[in-house]
Amino acid sequence: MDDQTGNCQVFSVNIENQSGNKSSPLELYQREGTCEDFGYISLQSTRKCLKLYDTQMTWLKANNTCASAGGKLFGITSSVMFDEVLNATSRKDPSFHITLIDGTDIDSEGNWVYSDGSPLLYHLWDTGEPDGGTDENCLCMIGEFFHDGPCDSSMVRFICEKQFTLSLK
Ligand SMILES: [Ca+2]
Repeated sequence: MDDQTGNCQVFSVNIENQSGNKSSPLELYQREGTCEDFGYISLQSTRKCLKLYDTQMTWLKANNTCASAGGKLFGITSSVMFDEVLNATSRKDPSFHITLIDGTDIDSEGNWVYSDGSPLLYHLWDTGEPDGGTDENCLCMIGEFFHDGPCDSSMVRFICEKQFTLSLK
């Protein structure tokens, strides 16, 4: 398995029992790598791979932890993706009730963007949310809704995303 490309290569050579000679030309098999090959979870709605971290951290530290692993906090960009994330987290394990995800309005109050600065493509705010003004600038999921939360408080869990090149050559 190539960590960079996600390609898995298996070589097969038949050796004759008697002579020890190769009986056929070298055969090369390739298959597409999956998120699971790298310890991540696959989603149908995106090629991004997801990883759950059962560690209390602030939003910024959590995002730095994801970056250290070559990714960032998970950015949810559609309702289908949100549904899949819920299936992989809180619907599967109630301890993932409160989970940090990518999204912040720390630079401009009320202007929610992903950590790369691009505008939030999907949100499902709970009733009355976001309600923290400049005290709450970091995004989390609580149950099946989005909430704004304080960036400097350690939250219960977080989700990282990483994109691997999973092409079949
Ligand atoms: Ca805010």
